Amino acid sequence: MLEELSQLQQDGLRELQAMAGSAELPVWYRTYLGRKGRLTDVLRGLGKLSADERPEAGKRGNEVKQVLEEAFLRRQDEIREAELQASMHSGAVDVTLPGRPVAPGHLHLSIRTLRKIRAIFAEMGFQVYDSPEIDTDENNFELLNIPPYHPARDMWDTFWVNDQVVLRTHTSPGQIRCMREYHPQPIRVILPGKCYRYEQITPRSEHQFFQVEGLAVGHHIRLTDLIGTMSEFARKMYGAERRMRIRSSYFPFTEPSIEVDMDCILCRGAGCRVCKHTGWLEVAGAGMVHPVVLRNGGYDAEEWSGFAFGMGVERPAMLQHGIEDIRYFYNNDLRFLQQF
Ligand code: 2NL
Repeated sequence: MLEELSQLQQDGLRELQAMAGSAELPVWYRTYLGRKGRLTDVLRGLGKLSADERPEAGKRGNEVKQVLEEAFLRRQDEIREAELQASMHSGAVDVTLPGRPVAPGHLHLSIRTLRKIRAIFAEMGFQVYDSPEIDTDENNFELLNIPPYHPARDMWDTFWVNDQVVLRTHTSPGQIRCMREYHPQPIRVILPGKCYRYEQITPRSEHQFFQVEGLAVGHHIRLTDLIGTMSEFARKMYGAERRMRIRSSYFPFTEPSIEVDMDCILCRGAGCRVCKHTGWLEVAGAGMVHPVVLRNGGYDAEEWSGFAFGMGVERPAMLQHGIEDIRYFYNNDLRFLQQF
């Protein structure tokens, strides 16, 4: 029996040492020290020993049990510590890895289109003039030849801040500010910016939108200068092969007033859904600055003349990208915005 016990101790210690992971710990414990384990098995033979052999064998059995128990606890600590170290190492932050990129975002489609328009007019010598989005009734309407009870006010559904102050319905109040600041010098400016109208929001109309207006004031400025400027713009923006069409129109602040159209960029004039089967798309509304407006800006209308034009920004972007609903521009849906 003594030999069996020694063998058992030797086997147990060897197997403990060879153990690869903590999953094997309970298996080992059951095998050697469990109620149905090898030690219990050997000690069951005690009863068959003679009375003088029994005490030594019993003592040796207790020793083996103690040695194995202690070895088990030590090895268990050892294995668990090693596994902890390994897991900390594998889950550790590697400070030499490149950082996770932070998406820097990009310009909104409206702003990109606006910048394209701005760049084309910059090449033709137009400066940018910035002006406030909240302005007076006087600048937004009265000085533009639209007096309080003029029926033309119906053309602009207005957000009123109070009796005298509005959210600008067009960028034109900026042109008044510009003329009043720069007269009596010649002017060549564009005014890009956000405008607001009290409108039902539909796939084709928003209550906020971007507009670019242009203004040239000088000596001997003629309608043909305006038409030439508009043609140059359309060809740079939409392609050199564009054909232009000029129709007469009405705006309170220009006289004469015109609509500038170009052949449809999709069907090239044949007629399609986009141009509503007319073959033509609107580029801008424009005209020669009304003498009353010139005078309001501080210029002598006998000596000075000028042209002005206004165009939307979202509409050309919709045309170029086949966007069917203007509301996408302003509901901040990244699935839409990230496409451009
Ligand atoms: C359109 C038409 C237009 C103007 C804007 C203007 C400004 C001054 C004097 C004269 Cl200070 N005119 N602006 C002139 C004609 C048309 O806009 O359809 N815009 C989207």
